[in-house]
Amino acid sequence: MRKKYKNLIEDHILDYLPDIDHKSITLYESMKYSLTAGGKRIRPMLLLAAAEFTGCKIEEAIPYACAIEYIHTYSLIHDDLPAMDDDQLRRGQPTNHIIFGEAMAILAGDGLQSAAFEAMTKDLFLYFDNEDKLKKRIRAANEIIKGSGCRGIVAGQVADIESEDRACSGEMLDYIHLTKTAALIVAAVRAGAQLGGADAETLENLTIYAENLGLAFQIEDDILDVIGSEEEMGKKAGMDEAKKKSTYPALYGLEASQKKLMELTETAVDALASYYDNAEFFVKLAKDLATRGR
Ligand code: GRG
Repeated sequence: MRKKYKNLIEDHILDYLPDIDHKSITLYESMKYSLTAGGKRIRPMLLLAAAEFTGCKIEEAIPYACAIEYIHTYSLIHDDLPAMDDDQLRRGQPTNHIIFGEAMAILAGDGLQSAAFEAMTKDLFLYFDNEDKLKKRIRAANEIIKGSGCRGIVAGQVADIESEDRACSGEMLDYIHLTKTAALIVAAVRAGAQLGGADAETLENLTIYAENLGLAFQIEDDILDVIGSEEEMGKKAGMDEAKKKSTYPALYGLEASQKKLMELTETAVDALASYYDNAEFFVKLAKDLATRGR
C-alpha cells in the first residue's frame, strides 16, 4: 500500500506547479529541485491513506496530497535559509539557496505555498452543484491551510527560534513539536479524512493517531541526531554547533526519550485499534517510523 501511495505522489508531484513562461524558468527549476530531491513523502502518503480509509476515491485526493508536500517542501527551503537554520545540506544534497541563491530560495518557497493553495482550489467550481463534495474539499483545504499557518508550522518555527540558546520547559518543547512537526502531519490525516467525509469519532481517533505520530516523529528525529546515523549528521551539518536547540534527548536524556517515543507510538496505534486490519497502513507506518535508522 505504501508503494502505491508513494508511486502516485511521484507521478503527480509536478502536476500542480503553475505553467511557467520563459521569464521565470529559474523559479520553476528551483521549486522542482526541492520537490524532487528525495523526500520520504510521509505527509502526502498519510493524506492518501486517510482519504481511502474514509471512503474517498484516491484520485480525488491527489491534488491535496501534492498540496501538503508543496507546503512541507516550502517550509524546508525556508528553514534552511541563512536567516533560519543556515543549513548547507538537506537529504545529503545542497540546500535550495546554495544552488539557486537566497532570493530565489525565498521565492521558490513562496511559489510552492501559493501553488498548494491553487492545487486545492482550482477545480472547486466543478462541484458547485454538488454541495457534499464541495464541502468535503473546502474542509480538507481548511485543514491544510490551518496546519501551515500561524497556529501550525509558522507558530512552531517562531517558538523554535525564540527558544534557541535558552532553557526550555517540557511544556514549551511539546508546544514546539506539536506545532512545528505534528501540525502538518495532523493536517494531512484530517484533510484526507475530510475528503472521505469521516464521522466525528473517526476524525477524533485519526487526530489522536496523528498528534502522537507527529510528536514521536520529532523525538525519533532528535534521537537519530544524537545517535548520529551518517545521513542525519549530514542533514544537520553546520547548525548544531552554531545554535543550541531544545530537544527531548537534551532535556530528558536518550533513554527517557526512547521510552517516550515508544509510548507515543503505542498511543497512536491504540487510537485506531477498533478499526482492526483496515488501519494496517497507519499502524505499520507508526511502528516503522519509531525504529527508522536502526
Ligand atoms: C514556516 C519556514 C517555516 C518553517 C516551519 C516545518 C518547519 C517549520 C521547519 C522544517 C524543519 C524541521 C526540522 C521540521 C521538523 C519536522 C521534520 C523532522 C521535518 C523533516 O521531515 P521529513 O523527515 O522530511 O518528513 P523529508 O526529507 O522526508 O521530506
